[in-house]
Amino acid sequence: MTRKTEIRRALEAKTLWLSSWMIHNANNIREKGRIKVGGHQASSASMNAILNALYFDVLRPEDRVAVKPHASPVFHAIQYLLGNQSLQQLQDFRGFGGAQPYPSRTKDCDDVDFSTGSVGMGVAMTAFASMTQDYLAGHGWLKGPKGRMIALVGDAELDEGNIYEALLEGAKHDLRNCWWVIDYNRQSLDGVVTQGLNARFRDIFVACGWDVIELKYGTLMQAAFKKPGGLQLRAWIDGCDNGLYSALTFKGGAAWRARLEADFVGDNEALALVADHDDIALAQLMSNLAGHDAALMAKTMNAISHDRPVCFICYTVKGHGLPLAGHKDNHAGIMTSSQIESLRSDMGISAGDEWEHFAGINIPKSEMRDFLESNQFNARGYRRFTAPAIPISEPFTPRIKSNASTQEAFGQILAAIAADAPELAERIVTTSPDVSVSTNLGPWINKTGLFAKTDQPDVFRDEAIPSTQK
Ligand SMILES: Cc1ncc(C[n+]2csc(CCOP(=O)(O)OP(=O)(O)O)c2C)c(N)n1
Repeated sequence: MTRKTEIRRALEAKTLWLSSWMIHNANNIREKGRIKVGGHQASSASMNAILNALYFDVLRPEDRVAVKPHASPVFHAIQYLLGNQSLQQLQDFRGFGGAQPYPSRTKDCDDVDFSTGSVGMGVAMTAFASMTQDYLAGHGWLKGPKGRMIALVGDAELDEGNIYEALLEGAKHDLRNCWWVIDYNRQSLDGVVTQGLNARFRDIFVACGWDVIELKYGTLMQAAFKKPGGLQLRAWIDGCDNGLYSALTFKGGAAWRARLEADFVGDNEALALVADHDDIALAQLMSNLAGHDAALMAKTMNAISHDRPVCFICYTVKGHGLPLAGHKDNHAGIMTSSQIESLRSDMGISAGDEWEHFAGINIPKSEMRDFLESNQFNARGYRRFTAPAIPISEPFTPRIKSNASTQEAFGQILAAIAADAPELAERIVTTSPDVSVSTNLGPWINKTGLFAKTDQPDVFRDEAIPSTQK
């Protein structure tokens, strides 16, 4: 294992710890009165490796990420390690003024790119952000290279209808530079999700012009599949029902063994492969889904050299690495005090050092710091831009009749901006959902034009057919 891999693994364990601990602290240690606090340790653990792969290996400063709302603690933990989040904010997680349970651009201090919360919201937003980026590039206003607009998506988030509207919109506008990374843990809030959704997702994304990359087997699994009995194990995994996989993951190594031994009766190769692993190793092998293999995911993502939209379906276990793993009721489950104590001691963290950046890590602090300081995503620091105000020389006067509908007034205000304040008009894009005529935007559009990435003919004008709309 290279030193960088060792450091990345140490950071992955650290963010799993910090995200779990900040929720534990908010619920069990901080003064909270009798008010419910809550939090999502299992949802965070599910995406921990995905966020680690991205933030410590893949992202560049120009990229923007919509983080799955319930994985917010992992995001805050990463920002804390990178020096962009304070200890106080983590200690106040879910409290007034503290780090937010769902990443917030207005309330969080750690450079959130997209506010998320209601599921599905951040996902669609990344597609529109990418189209906005194309608009900026098309006008020569984009400073620096194009970024990738990335959504980290819970599989049950894909129940939200707006996502499919965004997919279609993307297909219409030749969407580019957009990645959606699905945390395919096959659990939602209320339980285990329907079988075979990965195939439905694949078909939908492919139909909309996306590349789909399924990341299912981690490195350990891939190695096991090459051994005698490995193909049978792979077939068993592929055929296993989501509910059973979750239940066995929750129960652990002995339960995996009992079930596999029963199912492989008469298949000596497969039985020998199972027998080759003790209970701990067997549980590790069976939960070694690719969505927990940060190195594998980073390698796959870093190999992408085109700008077509990509959907990654990353197989994961909800609650991976925690005693909550796989339980169908774990969405809002919070580890008990004794469970968090065991996790702390397994991680080699001494009592009292829970918030220490590098406690429990057997790599010199200076090396850890050097690694974090050389992080490419963080290289340019805070990544928000400000827009300078556009001066308007003359006050413009919309030609509004004394008695007008709001639709007319709206159209006339925009028409006046187009006529009297062209510099401002250049910076306004109307994105009317097929109602520009009925909202009186005709004069505005005739003056400012439509945006497309490539030249579009005006067929009716070319055919000399009179039309009020250019
Ligand atoms: C618009 C909206 N509908 C419903 C909810 C309630 N809700 C919270 S989490 C969740 C599903 C979580 O499942 P998933 O997205 O797969 O995340 P994970 O299992 O990784 O936590 C739902 C339906 C919500 N937050 N927003």
